[in-house]
Amino acid sequence: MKVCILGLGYIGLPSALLFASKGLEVHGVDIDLELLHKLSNQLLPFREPGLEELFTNVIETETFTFSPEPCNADAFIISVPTPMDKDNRADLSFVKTAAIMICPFLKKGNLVVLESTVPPKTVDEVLTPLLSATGLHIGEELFIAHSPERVIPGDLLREMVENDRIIGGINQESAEKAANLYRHFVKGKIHLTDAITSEMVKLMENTYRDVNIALANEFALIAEKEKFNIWEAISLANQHPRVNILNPGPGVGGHCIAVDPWFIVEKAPDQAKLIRKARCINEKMPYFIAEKIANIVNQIPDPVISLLGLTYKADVDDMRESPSLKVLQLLKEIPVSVKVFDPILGKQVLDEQVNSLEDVLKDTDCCVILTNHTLFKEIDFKKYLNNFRTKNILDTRNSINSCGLAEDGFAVYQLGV
Ligand code: SAJ
Repeated sequence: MKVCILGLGYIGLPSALLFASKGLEVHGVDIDLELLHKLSNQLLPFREPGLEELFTNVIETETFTFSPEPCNADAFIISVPTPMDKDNRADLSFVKTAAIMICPFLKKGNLVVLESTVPPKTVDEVLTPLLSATGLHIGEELFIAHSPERVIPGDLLREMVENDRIIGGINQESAEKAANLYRHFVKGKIHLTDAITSEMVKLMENTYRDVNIALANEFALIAEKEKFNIWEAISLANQHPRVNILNPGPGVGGHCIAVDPWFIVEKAPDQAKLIRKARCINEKMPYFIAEKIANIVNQIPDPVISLLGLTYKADVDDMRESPSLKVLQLLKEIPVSVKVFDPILGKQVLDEQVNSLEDVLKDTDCCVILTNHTLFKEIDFKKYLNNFRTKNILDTRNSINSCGLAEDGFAVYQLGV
């Protein structure tokens, strides 16, 4: 069996490698020539536990090829980005381009699966009409399904294999054909449904998380006003068997949770009131943090701020929609100097970036933990006592152990305390 995968990003590439590792012939397609160049030099475009080993093994088997052009195959998987445009609407141009690109290669009996996260009815109203141009009878000669990826960056490969999978077909046969394809590597249960339900399930999962985080953030703001410790309160509330409140923080980043709820708002603006409000609460958090920093240093002449963590969450090297970038941008609008450090990122992307903890803390007036990388949890601030000009620490993630720091003259501030 041959699979052609369009889009070799965070999901397309690992999926391609998993299929290839199971003996399927896989052809990956991407319009990013630099990415293809990297792959041909056996370099991965991003880091993810286990991915390098899988890549090395697959390359040896010669079951994985890649190029900017699709080819004939039995199944086609579209796994391209669906970014948000400036009006918070889904930009489906990559999905449309991919669909148009595969049309000349589609034959009787082929299956097309859309994995990208999309607004409801995209399969029915956008993808299917484009594929109809082949002249093949949809649902009888050409089978179409939606099967959203639902895996968490940082534990992607394990989740791809072990998580349950939702498959929404335009008809039963399409769903079943897609299920047979994914069974090559998916060990979780495969649930079959229709396309719109599958599209909505994906959006609902991420919206549920966004609303829960917004609630935690709102509780954190209430805690600051009413003077109690939100971290202790959440931990106690979560002792209840039916309560699971997530953590407050400097905002919600990543390409999924910060984006997907808008795809529902786009389709049902009058109904999606809570969803929109939650998005707005989470989008305001970087402003709240920047203001908190400004207040901490407002009596200090020419203050120096040190930001720890650029990526959108702990231990991943992904900066997409990272709240840290927003905090940095807001701080650059006020008269302070800012330095940033992220040991996970592994590359220099910003002028403000320095390469070591020593450097970022040198002469600082306020060290701000924005991302809860495991490495930051282990920082022994006492060792860096002399690097600080003013010993202020702001922990937005309840990340560090502040025991004994006050005795050494540190003022430790926290979000939600
Ligand atoms: N965050 C908080 N508080 C929390 C948890 C997360 O502020 O308690 C923040 C994180 O710091 C980060 C953002 O939310 O900035 C998103 O991180 P995440 O770990 O919640 O989620 P993602 O975006 O890495 O992955 C999500 C996952 N969805 C769900 O858990 C419902 C993943 O399973 C999806 O596959 C992925 O989105 C996706 O691709 O849609």
